[in-house]
Amino acid sequence: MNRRIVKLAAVTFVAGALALTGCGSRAGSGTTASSGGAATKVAKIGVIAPLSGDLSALGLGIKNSVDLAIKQANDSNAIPGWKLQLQAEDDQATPDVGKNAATKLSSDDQVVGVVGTLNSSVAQSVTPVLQPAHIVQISPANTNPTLTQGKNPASPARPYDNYFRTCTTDAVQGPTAATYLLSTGIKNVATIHDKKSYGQGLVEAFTKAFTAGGGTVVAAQTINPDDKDFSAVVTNVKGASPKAVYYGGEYPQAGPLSKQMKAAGLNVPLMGGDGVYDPAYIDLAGSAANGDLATSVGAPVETLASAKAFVSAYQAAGYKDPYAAYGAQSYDAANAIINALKTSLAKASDAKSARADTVKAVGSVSFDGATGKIAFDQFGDAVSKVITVYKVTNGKWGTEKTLS
Ligand code: ABU
Repeated sequence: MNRRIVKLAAVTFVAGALALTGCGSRAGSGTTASSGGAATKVAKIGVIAPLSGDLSALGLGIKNSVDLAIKQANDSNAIPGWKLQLQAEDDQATPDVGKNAATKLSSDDQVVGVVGTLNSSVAQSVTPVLQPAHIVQISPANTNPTLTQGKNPASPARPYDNYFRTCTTDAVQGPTAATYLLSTGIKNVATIHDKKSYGQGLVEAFTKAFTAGGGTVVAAQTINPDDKDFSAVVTNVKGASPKAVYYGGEYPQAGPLSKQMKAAGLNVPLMGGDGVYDPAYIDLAGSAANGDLATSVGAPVETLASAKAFVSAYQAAGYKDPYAAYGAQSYDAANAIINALKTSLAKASDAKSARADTVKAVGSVSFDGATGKIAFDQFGDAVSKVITVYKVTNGKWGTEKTLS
């Protein structure tokens, strides 16, 4: 035997031994190392969210909460023969970056589901990529109604069978804000939005309900999300003498807008939706935030008996960032996928072949999650429609009322 043949024989022997003991890693086939001898297959749950940039306070809470659900599932051997892995991708709150993240996850045969996105506008680019790959997507935060109901609310039609969400939508959130303001005697408001899918849709839903309830929109303005100086818009709005400003968009713009409104003498509350409900809003607005309002999805997590275990496990895990506005919804979204995988992976030889069955199984999940009952209707919308109104008092968000 020459030296080359001896080397080949040695390599063949080692490879054979590794295969017999189940050691080694074959990422393409979904098999990974196992210390116990039996091979363990890998299925990945992706996250697509803003992990950097000014919305990362929300995105990191989403990522960590999914990570927690995955670790708990692995620790309890929730899916015998399989280990779950997190594959988190940063969408930078930007549709094109989100689309690339979705393409990357779709081409990974081990990916069976995705939690995300935060932004409705990013979902509009991500879902069309995940759908043909039969990868289930559950958003904890997208509130634009068209993602599940299509563009015509009078004739709802589900655009993507793989898309679900654990939060309620702006079809509930906008009218809740309108009813709240009217109930406090505010009949004249100005609206401002950031021209993004979420902001514009939220203001439209608010306006319809507010005017139907007897209110008047005395000014309707828009901003650009990249703007820092809102003085022209503030001047226009101030001239219309509103009793409140209803804002459609997120806290990076809403905080400075509130500050600039009050500095210009427009001393009326700014009210926004869930995109505004974060401590970062108060940091940005400073003392001008006092009296401002926001609605957000679900009940306050800290007050929910159903969320106690999530909150203490999150704290015990030692994540650097708070779970933030969508942590509990993200944890529930990940557990909805994990529940589905218990069925879809049971007889699957590899993760990719279980994708379509996972989509079907998510449609039938029903369990008690951190935020309450987790199940989806025929459009993929959460059956829970809970919304809470929050108000800033003494530099902190406090609960006004929770409605379901
Ligand atoms: N729901 C608020 C922020 C995310 C979105 O664009 O829907």
